[in-house]
Amino acid sequence: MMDYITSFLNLPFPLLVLSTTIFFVFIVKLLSSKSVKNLPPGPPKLPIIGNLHQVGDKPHVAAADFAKQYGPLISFKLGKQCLVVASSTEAAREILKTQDRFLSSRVVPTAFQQEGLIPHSLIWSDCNQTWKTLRTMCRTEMFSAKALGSQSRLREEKVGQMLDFLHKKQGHVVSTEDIVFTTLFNTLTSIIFGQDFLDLKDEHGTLDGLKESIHKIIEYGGRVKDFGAFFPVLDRFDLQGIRRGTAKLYKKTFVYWRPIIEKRRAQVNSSTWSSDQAESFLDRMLENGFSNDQIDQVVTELFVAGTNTTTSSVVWAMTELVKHKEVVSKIVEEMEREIKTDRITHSQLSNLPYLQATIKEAMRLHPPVPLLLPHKAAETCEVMNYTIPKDAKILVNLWAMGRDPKIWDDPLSFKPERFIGSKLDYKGQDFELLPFGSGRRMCPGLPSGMMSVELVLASLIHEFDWVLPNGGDPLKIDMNDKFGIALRRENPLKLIFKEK
Ligand code: HEM
Ligand SMILES: *[C@@H]1O[C@H](CO)[C@@H](O)[C@H](O)[C@H]1NC(C)=O
Ligand SMILES: *[C@@H]1O[C@H](CO)[C@@H](O)[C@H](O)[C@H]1NC(C)=O
Ligand SMILES: *[C@@H]1O[C@H](CO)[C@@H](O)[C@H](O)[C@H]1NC(C)=O
Ligand SMILES: CC(=O)N[C@H]1CO[C@H](CO)[C@@H](O)[C@@H]1O
Repeated sequence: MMDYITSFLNLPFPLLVLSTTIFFVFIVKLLSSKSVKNLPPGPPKLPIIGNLHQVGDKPHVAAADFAKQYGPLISFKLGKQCLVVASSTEAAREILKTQDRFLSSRVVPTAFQQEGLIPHSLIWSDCNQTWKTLRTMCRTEMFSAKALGSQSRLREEKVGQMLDFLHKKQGHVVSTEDIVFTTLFNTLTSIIFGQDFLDLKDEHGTLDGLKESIHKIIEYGGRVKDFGAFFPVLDRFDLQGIRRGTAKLYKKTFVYWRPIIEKRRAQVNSSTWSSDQAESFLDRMLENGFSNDQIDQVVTELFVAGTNTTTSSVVWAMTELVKHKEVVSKIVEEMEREIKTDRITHSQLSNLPYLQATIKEAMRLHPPVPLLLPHKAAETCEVMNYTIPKDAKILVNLWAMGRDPKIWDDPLSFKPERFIGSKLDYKGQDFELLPFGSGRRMCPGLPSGMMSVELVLASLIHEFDWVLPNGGDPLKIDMNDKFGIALRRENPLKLIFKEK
């Protein structure tokens, strides 16, 4: 070491001056960059990598720990990317309401940067005309009261098929993720294309690989370690193969619906077509002159955003119910009072307030999308008196907020009662509970997603007792989670369904 310094000092004088100056400029810049920019506080940042070494594979937990130390609005540096994370009611309100206009662009994960397709994106577009048109179309054709009404028969039918399947599977161990995912996926493909794509009997979806492809796309899209995003100079090389991998999966996936599109396109294009013949969301897209690329992109996005999230809501709620027999008893009591039919239908769900409170409580502790989807600052702006620089990536840590004793009494206990007689809801008005976000980027699929969650859960409780395999102890059921676009259970929830 001494040798090194001596030889360093032996440099010719001009070089010594130069290198010392560069060194000090570097240090001064490093120390001053924070105070000059007035960024939100956060852990010290190393040169070049910033805080990359501190991002594990559970960013929601890491960010929650840093928030305890540095406050409700914190900043990180991931390579060149500036990341801001909010984790209090007030910080969430400022981001999603007060400054919504400036903070509603998107950071596009490498996986979804697919040339030719990304210009047709609903989820990843900035709030521009493309985004507006697609959102309006989804709202009217898919999520409006009228659209939902005509979907309810379909949804009841798909849930009915799941229940029939489980009645036949009595005494066998089943993976609830697989069954619920298949059911919800088929519901969505029926709404979009008018047909099922998966088969409950093929539990793991191994026969045709469609389920696997969708899961893998979701996995690529939810990668925490996305180096192209951290170091723009590396981006175009796609060193981790994320963009290429996703492109291959996309191609494989599109093959499944291409023939359906072609057939319908010819029909919609024919001179005898009139708009009241439209049966599916596809027909509506075709009537609006959508190209194949446009359809592929929107459909894939609806699958990615709508299936894993809804499945994970159901499965987390089920996990808590397996652990909390007393909650199940109260739901059953409520059903005995309110439900007089064999099968539950949509119209009965509003008579089950305790079930609804249970779902809210499960979403509080296990928000299916724990950090929202990444927002981006379109312009530099102020949040809680700190500066959010243009292009910063912005997340809201719903997971941390759901477990914050400043927001909730006894936050780690599962108590649906806390929502009984409370007006608190998840519709984006109450910033304590935001499983669907709030503001202009709020989830447009909320009504459809919640209807599925409620119907699936209510039906499974109504028709079956759930038992852990091998006499497993419900109190010891593992609660480990795995981060991704949707926060899911690390291990599948395996149950035996016994007829009541
Ligand atoms: C329980 C189920 C669901 C949950 C918890 C959920 C949650 C979310 C969240 C947190 C966001 C991001 C909000 C933000 O970035 O600020 C989002 C966006 C989105 N969700 Fe959902 N979602 C669910 C179901 C669905 C369903 C069923 C669909 C469609 C079939 C859907 C379609 C979308 C779309 C298209 C976006 C992007 C909106 C935009 O960027 O403007 N979601 N969702
Ligand atoms: C909207 O934004 C996306 C990317 O953010 C872009 O690809 C698309 O072309 C834009 N659409 C319009 C109409 O500007
Ligand atoms: C639809 O109709 C237009 C004109 O009527 C025609 O140019 C086009 O090729 C048709 N497309 C398909 C897929 O049939
Ligand atoms: C921001 O600064 C203003 C004026 O300096 C002050 O009144 C306000 O309380 C501050 N807000 C926060 C969240 O610290
Ligand atoms: C609940 C659920 O369906 N989870 C799936 C979501 O997607 C991942 C892939 O990232 C699957 O492995 C999960 O099983």
